[in-house]
Amino acid sequence: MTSNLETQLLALQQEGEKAIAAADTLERLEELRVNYLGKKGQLGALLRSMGQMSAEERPKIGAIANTVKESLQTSLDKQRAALEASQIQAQLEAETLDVTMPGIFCPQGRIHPLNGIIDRALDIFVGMGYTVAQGPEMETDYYNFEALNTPPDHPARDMQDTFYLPDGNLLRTHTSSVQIRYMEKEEPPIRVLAPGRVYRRDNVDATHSAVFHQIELLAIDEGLTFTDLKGTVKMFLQAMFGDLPIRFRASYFPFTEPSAEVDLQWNGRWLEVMGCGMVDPNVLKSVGYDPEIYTGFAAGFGVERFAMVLHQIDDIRRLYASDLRFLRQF
Ligand code: 2NM
Repeated sequence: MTSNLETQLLALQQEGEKAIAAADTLERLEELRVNYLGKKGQLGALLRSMGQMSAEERPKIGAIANTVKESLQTSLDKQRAALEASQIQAQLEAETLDVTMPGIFCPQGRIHPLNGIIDRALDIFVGMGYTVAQGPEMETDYYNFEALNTPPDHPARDMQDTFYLPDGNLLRTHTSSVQIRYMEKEEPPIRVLAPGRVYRRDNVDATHSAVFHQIELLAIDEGLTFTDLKGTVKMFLQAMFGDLPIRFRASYFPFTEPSAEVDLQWNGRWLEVMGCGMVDPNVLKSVGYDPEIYTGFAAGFGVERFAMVLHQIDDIRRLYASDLRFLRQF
């Protein structure tokens, strides 16, 4: 009886240690722990049979049982440590980062100089309460000329100056057409910006392009005067170019009266940078506003011209050539 239990205990130890050494996962190891040392495990079952033993045999078997238990526990701990270590090692190997590997090439785009000017200019006016409007590049004669106090016999309508389409429509020569559409939809007070592409039938050279960009601004309200126009233009040019001398020179546009060109003193020379004026009462009437109640001012400038002055660009065509050697400078 005694030797039988002792043999069983030693056999359990041997079998257990073999199984533990062969366990290749932590889950399998936990199964073995429960199987051998758990409450309902094999060691427990053997010890429960000690009840029938004599008082002198019990301590001896008890001591052997303890050795078996400790030995199995030690084996379990050792195997657990080994499995955990190899798990960490495997993870480290799987997640190895070779910091000497070449990076992923991530080309960085840039803002085109024309868009840079447009962004800056719009920001300045948005800061003064203006909103941005858009409209079609193909226009009717009405929105591009008629509504802008430009009668059919006006020289601006010359075939030589405008791209006409076979159906009688045309490519807009300014973004004022957007202002007309905006005024038809909205009621005063109005503060609106019209940035966009415009078309003129010009021979292309260093300072002319048949397609270029304009930003026009328009304010309509009760009591707006030429003083408001001058202040707005001065604020804008200061923000754009710095605090340089400016002057207003009398000029003519069909859609404004009075009209003026704005010159800026730049590197010691007077440079023409903008056109502007008080919106002609005929324009206000054409959109259904009462010129006895409302007055307004408008101004416009060429984006290419600003970009060329601010970035010292000598040829307008560089702005359209998409030459990265040029564009990467900005
Ligand atoms: C300019 C110069 C002067 C202008 C006029 C209008 C409208 F629609 F209110 F009549 N919009 N923009 C205007 C006036 C534009 O650009 C050189």
